[in-house]
Amino acid sequence: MKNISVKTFLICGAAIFVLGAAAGLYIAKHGVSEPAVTATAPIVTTTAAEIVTEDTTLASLMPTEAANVEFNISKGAQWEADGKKVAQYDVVIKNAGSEITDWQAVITFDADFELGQSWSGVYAADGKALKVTAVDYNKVIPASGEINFGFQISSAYEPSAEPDAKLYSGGSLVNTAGNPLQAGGKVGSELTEVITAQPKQQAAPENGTPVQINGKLSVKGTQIVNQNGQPFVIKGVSTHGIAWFPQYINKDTFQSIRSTFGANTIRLALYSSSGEGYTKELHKKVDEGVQYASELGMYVVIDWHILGNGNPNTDKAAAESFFKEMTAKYKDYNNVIYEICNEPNGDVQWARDIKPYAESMVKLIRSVDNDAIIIIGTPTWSQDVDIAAQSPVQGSNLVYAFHFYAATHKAQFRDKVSAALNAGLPVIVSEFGISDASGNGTLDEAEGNAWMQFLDERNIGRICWSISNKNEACALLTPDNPKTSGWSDSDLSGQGKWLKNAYNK
Ligand code: IDC
Repeated sequence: MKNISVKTFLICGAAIFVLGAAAGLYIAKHGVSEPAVTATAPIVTTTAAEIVTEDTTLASLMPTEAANVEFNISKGAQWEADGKKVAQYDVVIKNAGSEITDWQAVITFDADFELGQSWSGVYAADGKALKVTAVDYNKVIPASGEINFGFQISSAYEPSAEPDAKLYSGGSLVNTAGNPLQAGGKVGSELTEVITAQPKQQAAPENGTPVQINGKLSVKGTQIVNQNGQPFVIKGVSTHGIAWFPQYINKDTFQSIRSTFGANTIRLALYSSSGEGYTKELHKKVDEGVQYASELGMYVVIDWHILGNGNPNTDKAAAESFFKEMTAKYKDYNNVIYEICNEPNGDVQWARDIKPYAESMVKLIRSVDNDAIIIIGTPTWSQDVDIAAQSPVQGSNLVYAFHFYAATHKAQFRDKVSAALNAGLPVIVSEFGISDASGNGTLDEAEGNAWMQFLDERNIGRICWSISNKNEACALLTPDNPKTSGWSDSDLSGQGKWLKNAYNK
């Protein structure tokens, strides 16, 4: 890293010119029918400013060299065609430095897409990435000059206004600035970290604990079984969102969950949208949770908690990088279970949205970890296991999520589970409560008992939501209770007391 005490020219966002996107971006010569413009993104340009600073904290966040190339990608018109969203992008690469030759631009979107019209470049779509190289007349980006190109893509999902954009010359990354990200900045270093995640070694489970006795779990028919092929019933407790209740990610808490509730499994709920507290920093909390559960000989579900983000494809890029990291670390563990999408909801369908997501995540996980159990969420907040059963994902050790909240979901929902099981689909209740579906309202203990009996008769696992002292009916502790372990009955909420009895029967 370059010595920062030297006067460093940094790209600064201080001067941002927001130009209204020209309504005339649509170019008739590309021969498409006139789009209904549903969104126009502003063109954002950054300009260089001189910053003299000794502040290595700030400096360390910035590229080591002043960028003298701007990579500006602006999303123009967007319209719908054949049920897909089509968007046009215009790219300007401005070069204030020396001549750039043999360039390649790589623009990466959040979702799969198809390339439509394109101009002033040679294009190749590769998964979510669009690779662009020169045509005859723009092979060189001259010193103090610029080149332009543009294209249209169509996708089932709204094309991002801020795709990741990188420029290479002769195969090396060029330090660029502009919209949306500086190469070598945040995204680049995150990816490096993911790739370099090393396998961890599992702590030996304490003697006489669930994992020490039962070893690696797998799926046989509709059943989760232990290392000897005997049915194993997961009885778990879920954390609340670990962004909001990190105090319960500690070994004493997990030990008390094991001893008080008789639980053999901890579920670590990582809400996966930034609007619900997701940050990459929280991966470390997941690591801590896996460590404590492993030492305590408990199974541990790593839950990519889809909720506010509804469609698991919305944050799929983050899910991929998360599970790449987690599988790299935990592929040799015998107690880790991956849950790839808590509760798909909203305008989300099994065949169109969830199944393709699941297939691609199963493939990604299996490329590293060939046998850990994977829990697949189902439509309507993980209730439609009967729909998933009509067209399951291919593969082994896959199990499908069914969630209930007993005051809302009653006998007719047990019928859905029965239908799925009858069709041969393995099911796990990776989340439940005995409150209503909001997590509040009046507890329905009788219905909760009916569910436990139903699940017991079928050896189906279950995980209760959630260990927290939040003032809500589904919290297992009394409101504002400061104790994170060593609970007596008076520390337990109504649902907490009920669960203690239900699991220890
Ligand atoms: C709830 C929490 C509540 C929080 C809310 C939104 O209990 O404190 O404000 O999420 O983040 C689910 C979800 C689970 C919900 C729970 C209760 O998986 O995240 O937790 N619930 O509403 N599905 C059905 C119910």
